[in-house]
Amino acid sequence: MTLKTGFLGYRFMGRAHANALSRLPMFFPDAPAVNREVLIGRDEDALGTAVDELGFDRYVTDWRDAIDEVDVLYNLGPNDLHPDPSITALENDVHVLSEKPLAHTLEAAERMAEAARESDATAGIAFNYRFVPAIQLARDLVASGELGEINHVRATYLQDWLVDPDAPWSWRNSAERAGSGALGDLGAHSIDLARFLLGDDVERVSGHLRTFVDERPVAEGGTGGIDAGDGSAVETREVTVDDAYTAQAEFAGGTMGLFEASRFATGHDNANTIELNGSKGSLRFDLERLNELEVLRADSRGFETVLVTDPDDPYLEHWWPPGHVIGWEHTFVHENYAFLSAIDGGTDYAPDFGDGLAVQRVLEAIQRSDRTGEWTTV
Ligand code: SOE
Repeated sequence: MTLKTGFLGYRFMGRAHANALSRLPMFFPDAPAVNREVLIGRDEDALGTAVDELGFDRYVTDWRDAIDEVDVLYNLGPNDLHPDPSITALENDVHVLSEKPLAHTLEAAERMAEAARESDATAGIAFNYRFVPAIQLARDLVASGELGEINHVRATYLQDWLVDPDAPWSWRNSAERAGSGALGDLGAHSIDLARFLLGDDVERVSGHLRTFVDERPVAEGGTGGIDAGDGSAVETREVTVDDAYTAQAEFAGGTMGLFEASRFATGHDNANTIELNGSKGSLRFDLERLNELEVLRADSRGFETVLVTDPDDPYLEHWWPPGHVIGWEHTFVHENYAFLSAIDGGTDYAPDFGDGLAVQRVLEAIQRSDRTGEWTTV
């Protein structure tokens, strides 16, 4: 049976997931058959182009019109659009893959997780970095006990796309739409990776948030334009979320956590890094070198750089020979293979909305701690 999919949102994440679906038949022939059925959005011109580019059959401008036409809803919209379409889909036993973070508020995330518990449908959250082969290898290393007791986890996610104060305002700068800035957009990935690798939860945090540029021009085609050279005033909008965050964390099992994310880390494009220090060894990962995992084993004198591209490494037998490295987009292919296979096989899928809620609780506690200046229980 072919799974009919609907995408709410068709820009960056729309392309990443549509590309992933297009690769499955050739590289994962045992993946369930999937049709890119309907795109959901508001701008009919953009939708018309996107339908062709992303290989969909049609588009609608109201998500309610798509729910009973699809088997799977991909919710790729802004964070404040995650709750209602996802909850309605789940209430109609339509499977959902929601982009991260789960929602713009903890309250909305709790409603989404409740709807997922009540539904027979599968509800996944798109923490795609769990599907990097090196990260899966790291998880196996920790689970094997080879690194001993994990005393430290140190995770940063550094970008610099907003360091220019004239970089235009977007929904990612709005507390109302996004809920938080670098914290939820990037920190969510770090917190999920730490939960995934440690198999543990964060118990308490001490957080600090910072906004470096507190208003930005509204881009052309927004409501108002950057000065078109006629001297007209440039419309600007307030930035109401963090540009960067740092947080200390204590995990239930005692591991000490150090987290940081920034959109102002000049010189870093997409440096999603995580390091674990155990009593018998350590590991280090950097998304900008995603085929590699640095491992320190008990009997080795220093970190060894492992190129994770062998056929028996996770997912690699589907791709190319050793050393023919993969990229960022392949994490979405692996994620969609796992998600759609779970739907087809009626098996559990992780990360699910429960994982999304666990991360949202940590995000909210970090924001609360920043407000009070106190260590805060999740
Ligand atoms: C932010 O620029 C962003 O696109 C995040 O929203 C994604 O989750 C991350 O994978 C790449 O960076």
